[in-house]
Amino acid sequence: MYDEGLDESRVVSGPSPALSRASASKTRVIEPIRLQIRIVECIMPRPKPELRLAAGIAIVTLLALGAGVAALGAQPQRQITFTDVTGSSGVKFVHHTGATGDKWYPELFGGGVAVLDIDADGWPDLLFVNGKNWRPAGQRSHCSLYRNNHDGSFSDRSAGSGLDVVDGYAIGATVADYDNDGKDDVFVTTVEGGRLFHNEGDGRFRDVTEPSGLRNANFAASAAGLDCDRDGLADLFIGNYVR
Ligand SMILES: [Ca+2]
Ligand SMILES: [Ca+2]
Ligand SMILES: [Ca+2]
Repeated sequence: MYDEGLDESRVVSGPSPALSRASASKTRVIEPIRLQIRIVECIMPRPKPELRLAAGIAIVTLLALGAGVAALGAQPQRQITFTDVTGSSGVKFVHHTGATGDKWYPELFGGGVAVLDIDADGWPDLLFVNGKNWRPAGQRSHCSLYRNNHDGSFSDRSAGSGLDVVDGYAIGATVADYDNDGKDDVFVTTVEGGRLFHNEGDGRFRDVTEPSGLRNANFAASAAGLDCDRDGLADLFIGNYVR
């Protein structure tokens, strides 16, 4: 559809006179294209007896498959249920917003949890990130690290882990083995920008934010570890909240 203000005849006739002059030596007349519609009767050859047999077998097979699918669909669906085992799991984490009535916006976010394998034993462990008091300034958040006991319960390994005292108001965390040493490392997103922790392998995590070169001064709301350049080394994507 053309714009109403456009000269339709000019559009239909092709290039402008100036352009036609400039390209006169290359111009050739293009005849209008005429489409011809012809009705053709397609006569299929009669299939040979063996082809008819093969087609019959194929149809029977399809019908059998259809019956199988229908039978599967008719089976009663198994009910999937989840049981709250917090009480017996040993996890006693309670999130601390630091709210005192000023209603700071990060207090609404709650805290994230990361699943990681802190000791590379193949059993998933848990990291709960935490908020902190806003005053006095310089407070740190106390995150909780729980190790999987292999029996459905977890042990609190926060004390001395390095993740129990995080510089900033923690919001979430992402896990990636950024140095490929076989041990999960952690990036904790914080209101102040986030902190990167290296897994030292003995239940301790070392804050390596400064030597790593990370310089994010924005409100890190989320993050993801990925290999964006496919060099085999984990990279880090940080999602910052609006300013
Ligand atoms: Ca583990
Ligand atoms: Ca690592
Ligand atoms: Ca990479």
